[in-house]
Amino acid sequence: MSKVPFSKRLVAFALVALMVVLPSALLVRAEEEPIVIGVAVAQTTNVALFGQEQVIGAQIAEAFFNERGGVNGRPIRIAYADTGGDEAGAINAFQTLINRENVVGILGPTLSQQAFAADPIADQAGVPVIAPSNTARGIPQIGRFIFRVSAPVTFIAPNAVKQAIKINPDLKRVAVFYAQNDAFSVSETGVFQQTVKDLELELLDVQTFQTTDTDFTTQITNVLPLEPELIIISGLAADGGNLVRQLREFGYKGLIVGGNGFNTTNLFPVCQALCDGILVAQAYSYQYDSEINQAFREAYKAQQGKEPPQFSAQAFTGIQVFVEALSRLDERKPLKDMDLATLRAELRDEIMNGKYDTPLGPISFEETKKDDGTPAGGEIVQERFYVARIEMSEDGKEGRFTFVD
Ligand code: 1QQ
Repeated sequence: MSKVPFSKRLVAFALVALMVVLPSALLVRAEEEPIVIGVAVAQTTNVALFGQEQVIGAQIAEAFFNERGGVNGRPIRIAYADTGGDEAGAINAFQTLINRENVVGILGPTLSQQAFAADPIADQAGVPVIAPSNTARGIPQIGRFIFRVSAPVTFIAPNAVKQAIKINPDLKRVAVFYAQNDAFSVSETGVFQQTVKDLELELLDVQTFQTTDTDFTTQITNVLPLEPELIIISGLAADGGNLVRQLREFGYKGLIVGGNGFNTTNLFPVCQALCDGILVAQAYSYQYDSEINQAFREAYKAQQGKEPPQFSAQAFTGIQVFVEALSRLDERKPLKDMDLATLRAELRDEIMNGKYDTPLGPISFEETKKDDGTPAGGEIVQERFYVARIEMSEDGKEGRFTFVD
């Protein structure tokens, strides 16, 4: 036991804490009007299984960048709007942020299915959008103001199938399942099915379901007699987790690849011990060694007591892109001298032209075009991708993503 009295220890602790906080706290001029960035993600419905992780990532980013001086000394403030799980909810949230909160830009929505409905509204209003998790084909092509920090299915999905072949080199027989009412799942299954052909595997069967389904007996009993060695699933977390659970309960023993909808530990309570072994490709690794990722990882762990997941890292990255682009713009043209419409338009160009050192690694944006050749938004350029394997404890109460590639 230390002999130093508690009160003295408390003072010493407070002093150290102050020394850590003070230099950075001085950087933001708290009396100034904050710059408002909108976050429109799912805080309710099953889609909140992803959205909750996104809110945490955005909250960590808000505190993190304000501690480092915000936008050249001006604090940022995040305005949240719950999109729920559908298109109407996303449209409402976008309208609230654009017209009532007067945000400079929006991070959101959660699903590609929602983005195809809500993004055109922001694009027409001239408000920059950064998609934190929309991976379907065609997202930046929605319009000039639309960006994403979530690498598309085309870059990610094939990696998990290649990993499955590394685990079982004799693998030939593949069945595919996808949610037909979800734009991301439809897009991702297209890539998975193409990958199966490219790798000269045999596509035995394709089964469809709805993201609202809870019983997959019909599809499973259609597929299992074909004796697949690999089953590839494109769906969201609740439906996908239930499908995996039922596949195992029906006796399926082969490999399972899950798409981006499986990229959350919120899947674990759904399939519990039966989640074990699922392969999932990822656009983020908490093990990625860089200063910014180290800082993000530490901040996340201090708050959540576990390693940060992809969706939190992508949300953090989206806020980082806004903050850094706003800071550069402010140095060229003071933000306070611009009306909101001008600021939003200038911010769009500044986002497009920047390079960002993020927890996802170094990223930038590539200009895209619509089908008719007119200029559209920014597609992420990212260098690193990973594959993880879900490992569950025997009682199914604990689990984690272990990186295998
Ligand atoms: C999309 C996705 C989902 C899995 C995000 C949560 O990738 O909708 O594009």
